[in-house]
Amino acid sequence: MSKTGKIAKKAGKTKAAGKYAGMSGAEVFHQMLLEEGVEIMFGFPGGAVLPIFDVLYRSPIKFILTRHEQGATHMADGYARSTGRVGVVIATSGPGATNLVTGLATANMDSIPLVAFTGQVRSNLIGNDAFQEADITGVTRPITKHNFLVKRVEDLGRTVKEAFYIARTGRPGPVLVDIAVDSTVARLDGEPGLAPDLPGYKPTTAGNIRQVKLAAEAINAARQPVLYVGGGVVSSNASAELRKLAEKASIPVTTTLLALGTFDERSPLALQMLGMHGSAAANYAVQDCDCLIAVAARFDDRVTGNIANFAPRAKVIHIDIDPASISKNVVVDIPVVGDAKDILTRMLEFIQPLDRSVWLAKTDQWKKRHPFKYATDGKIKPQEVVARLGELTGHDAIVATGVGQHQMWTAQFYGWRKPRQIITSGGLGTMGFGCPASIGAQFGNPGATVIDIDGDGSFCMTMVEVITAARYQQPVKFVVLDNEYLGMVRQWQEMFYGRRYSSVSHPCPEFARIAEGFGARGMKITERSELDDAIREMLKHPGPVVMHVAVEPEENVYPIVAAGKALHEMDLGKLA
Ligand SMILES: Cc1ncc(C[n+]2csc(CCOP(=O)(O)OP(=O)(O)O)c2C)c(N)n1
Ligand SMILES: [Mg+2]
Repeated sequence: MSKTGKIAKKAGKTKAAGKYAGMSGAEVFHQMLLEEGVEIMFGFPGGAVLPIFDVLYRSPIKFILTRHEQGATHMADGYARSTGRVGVVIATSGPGATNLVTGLATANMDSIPLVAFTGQVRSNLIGNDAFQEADITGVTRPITKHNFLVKRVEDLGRTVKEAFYIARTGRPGPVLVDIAVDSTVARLDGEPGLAPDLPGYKPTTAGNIRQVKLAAEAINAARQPVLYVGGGVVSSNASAELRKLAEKASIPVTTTLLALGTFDERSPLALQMLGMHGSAAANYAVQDCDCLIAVAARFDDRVTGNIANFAPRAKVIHIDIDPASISKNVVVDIPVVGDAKDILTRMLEFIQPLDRSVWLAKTDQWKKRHPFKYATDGKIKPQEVVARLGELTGHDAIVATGVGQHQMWTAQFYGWRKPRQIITSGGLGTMGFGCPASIGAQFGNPGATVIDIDGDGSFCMTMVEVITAARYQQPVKFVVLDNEYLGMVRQWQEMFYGRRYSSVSHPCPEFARIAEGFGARGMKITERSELDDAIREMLKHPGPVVMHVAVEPEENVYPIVAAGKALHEMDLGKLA
């Protein structure tokens, strides 16, 4: 903390004039957002945040009024994932605050930096069941990286700064600041202490050099190493360093769903995604490797399958900024705690370029024998739509998804080239994420092609935000793969519950007509012969478009690693 900050904090109410003295809490709040460089925020107003909205009336910060607070949180999240900046969301007390819960949990599971502000009832009413009171710090404690309740104007500015600092440093995550309305009305009677005061929070960024060397030695000694890359490589902007390591040492690379794009899938070293619906090559390689280099990944159960038989022969190296994730799910032989970019950079100089052609020939064979594939007979196949979208956008679009089969096909078939290209809910698996998240990504990337490849079920959950896209002229392309089912659940019922389709049939409304009513362009296609032209037309349209595609209803996602099975026991289905 700065000396002046300390003095001001101790003094509490000093009369000294200063930049902030005499400001209202709402004005201090706004000033802090400006100092943090916030350019855009997403949200929805209400009684407990009226003083803040009154200040925002004249703010240079762009405010996006969404149609639902959940939409606002996912928009802030899509903005954060696609830009690397902190997403900001604001909602009122009570129902406004509780509507943020799914968005916060989504961001928390995927380590996405968000700061959410909620209004709270007057400080003297907290705990009285006042109108629109909800204990949102209690509710969100397990689904945020950290949260705060501000009751005094003197604490407001510093807390806002701390929230941004916590959200973006270390392992990023969402931070909620609940603000009692009277603290936004009250005026500062002096200069507040503004420097963050977080003695218990000191994220490690530089990896221990001994561990870095140990890891490098293990890699140099390995004949069949695999790089298993997670979402932390996106947050630490480490994909260039990852490529250097992979290429220098001839190590094949598989990524998690969240890390797609951190390693260009055109590389001969690319094994694509691993896990439950990962590529055969990635899964076989992990099971066969003698050294698994996990880079900023967390050994999620959708990645590992049966954990007792995960990478059974491998020495495991784990690079991660969060010490709590080391040996949490899989026992790690060589942990290196710190920032992935920093650690990979320093590790590179100890890495020997070795000939690993025997190992690469083996992984190549798996790639050739069991590529992701689909048939092109009968109705339009969902995979085909994704593959055509990849081709016709030059694999260069930012692509958001909902959750379900369409999400997995998007991961498998788009063809990923660069980091921050995929915007998807991995850890929580939140249906309804795609539509608002894609709009947030478009706000953060004006001029970029942004597509939401969505499921009919997922899209229904939050499609009201198409109104937001239309109102603010965000040209997002929403492609709804309508298989008339909650497809992923149907697939499980088909495979594991004797085809008893229980509550998964999902007849859809006319999305194209809804889109027109929402102020966007609507299209509907049912024939393969229309597909390419329709995609081209959609991409050319300057505004938002909803393209409703009727696809094969009972297509399944392959490979699939069934519950309890190890990765190499995957069912290859049609890929066998
Ligand atoms: C909010 C939420 N509720 C329930 C689920 C469970 N779930 C996972 S996938 C899925 C079906 C998704 O259907 P759709 O969006 O049409 O995608 P499809 O699998 O058909 O491609 C469901 C219900 C979930 N992930 N999220
Ligand atoms: Mg569906």
